[in-house]
Amino acid sequence: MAGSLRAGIVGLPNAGKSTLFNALTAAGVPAEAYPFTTIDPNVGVVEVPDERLDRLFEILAPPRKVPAVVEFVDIAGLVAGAHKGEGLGNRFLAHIREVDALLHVVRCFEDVNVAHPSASIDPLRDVETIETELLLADLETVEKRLGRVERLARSGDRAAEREVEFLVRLKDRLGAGQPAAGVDCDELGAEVLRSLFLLTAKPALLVANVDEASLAGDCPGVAALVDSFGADRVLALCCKLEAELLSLEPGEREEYMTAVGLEAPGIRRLIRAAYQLLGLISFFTFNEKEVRAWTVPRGALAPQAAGVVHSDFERGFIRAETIGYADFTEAGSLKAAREHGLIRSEGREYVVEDGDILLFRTQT
Ligand SMILES: Nc1nc2c(ncn2[C@@H]2O[C@H](COP(=O)(O)OP(=O)(O)OP(=O)(O)O)[C@@H](O)[C@H]2O)c(=O)[nH]1
Ligand SMILES: [Mg+2]
Repeated sequence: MAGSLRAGIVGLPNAGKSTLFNALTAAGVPAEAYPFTTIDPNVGVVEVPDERLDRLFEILAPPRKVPAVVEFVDIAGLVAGAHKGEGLGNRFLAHIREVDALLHVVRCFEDVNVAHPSASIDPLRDVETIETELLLADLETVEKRLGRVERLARSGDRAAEREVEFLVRLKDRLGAGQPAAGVDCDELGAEVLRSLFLLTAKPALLVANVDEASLAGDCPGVAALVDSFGADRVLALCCKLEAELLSLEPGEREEYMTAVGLEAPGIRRLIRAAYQLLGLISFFTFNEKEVRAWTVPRGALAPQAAGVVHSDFERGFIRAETIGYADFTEAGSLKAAREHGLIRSEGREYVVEDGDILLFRTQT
């Protein structure tokens, strides 16, 4: 889906991936207490909760509101050796090549009824197992490409020579246990990197799947993850509780959340954390039919935002009538905003701000 975020859920068998997926999408995918429940990837499309869109809908009152969406892909558990086809193997790594980000579910909960592939709870070890698999899968991808490009380079192809240089550097980096993300690259390198769809080039959010009881208090597993990876890369959730919340009526849900010390359902926190990690922002458009939220990378210019709405809009971009969310809601209506001169006319170089309301003027 153009302009929407795709996130792939990875982790060891029984870490709670399908449970999280169910909670996110309410899709009712089977989550069973044995490994490899999931054989085919499941894709769920989820609306991005955004109070600003709700407020704009109230003020502008068009017939419908259309939230931005995130696609989640649930895949089977990876085990050590997955890159070589162990477990359900390579096939599953292929399913996550085309996502924008990874949600890496890490088991922190204790439950004797749920088997752990290593028979003990050790979040850091588990993260390392998965990261190693992703690294090895990438290494294989790079080596395969290198073999092909080396042949071209030997026949005197200059571009191929430069690509070989980059691929060798990338291979050494992966071989040393460093992710592809952060590799130094020029324009050609960046192009090669994009075309390889490497798993370790994707930003990853660690979802610490904790016990219900650990939600309010401290969990040593979560503390260890935060220590190693930083607080903004770790989100503690109780996937099982999130799934259970869905079965409750809205009123009961609020009550239950208060009782366990949750301020917002996990999906809100998760999407917020993912937007933060990925540097994504939202902007809004409206017409007589709808008010709608869209997603762009932070730093996007107005024509790029126009292109998310309609690919022709990017080419034909002339100007964007622009008003910030705070200015608009303060004015309280479109008419008042116009009267107070709050609507600016922005050109091609305008950097879109989170919450902007944009009306594109285009050549058609
Ligand atoms: N106690 C407890 N059990 C959980 C939690 N999250 C998941 N489980 C249980 O763990 C088992 C495995 O969960 P799944 O969501 O199927 O795990 P998965 O990662 O999708 O597993 P595979 O698809 O086999 O790789 C199920 O019995 C879940 O009910 C949790 O937060 N607490
Ligand atoms: Mg599963």
